[in-house]
Amino acid sequence: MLTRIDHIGIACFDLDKTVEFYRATYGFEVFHTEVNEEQGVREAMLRINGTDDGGSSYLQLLEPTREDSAVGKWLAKNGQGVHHIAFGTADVDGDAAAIRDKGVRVLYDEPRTGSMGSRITFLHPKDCHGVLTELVTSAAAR
Ligand code: V0V
Ligand code: CO
Repeated sequence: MLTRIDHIGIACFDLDKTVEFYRATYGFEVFHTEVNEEQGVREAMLRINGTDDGGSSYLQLLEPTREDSAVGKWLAKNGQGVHHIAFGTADVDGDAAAIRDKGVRVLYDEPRTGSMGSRITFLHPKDCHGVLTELVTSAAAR
């Protein structure tokens, strides 16, 4: 069951400048940063609020580490902006399987490693009315 918005992924050209915008404008501080080589991103998680199930909601600021990555390609085509939305679930495997059974393309056979030790998968934007959609089970929920 999808129980919350885990994060909104925002693609940017310059992570440091974008982090500074969110800090100076809204007061959001960086909760976590990491490089995910498999996904081709350098990212900063800004924690917005805690949630009922003990999880949190974040903004995920994403800078590509290579031009041929998902975010690199998307930035070249669209410029900066909202790249994906991520729903939180305690059971990414089960929810991905159930959604696949409804005819929506799930991009990975098995969930992969996401931010802060989470397990993630993606639904194809063309099957989701134009929205790249991620499913996340946070490390805390595993
Ligand atoms: C592409 N399209 C999108 C889109 N990216 N539509 C909405 N939102 C997006 N973000 C559209 C694009 O405009 C094309 O439509 C069509 O899909 C095919 O796109 P493409 O440019 O030819 O690119 P593809 O097919 O090579 O790749 C698209 C997919 C790719 C979605 C398959 O981006 C992907 O595998 N994404 C999942 C991984 C990812 O995004 N990682 C970065 C975040 P037209 O022009 O044909 O109409 S990593 C992350 O979130 C982490 C680590 C985390 O949360 O922990
Ligand atoms: Co994400």
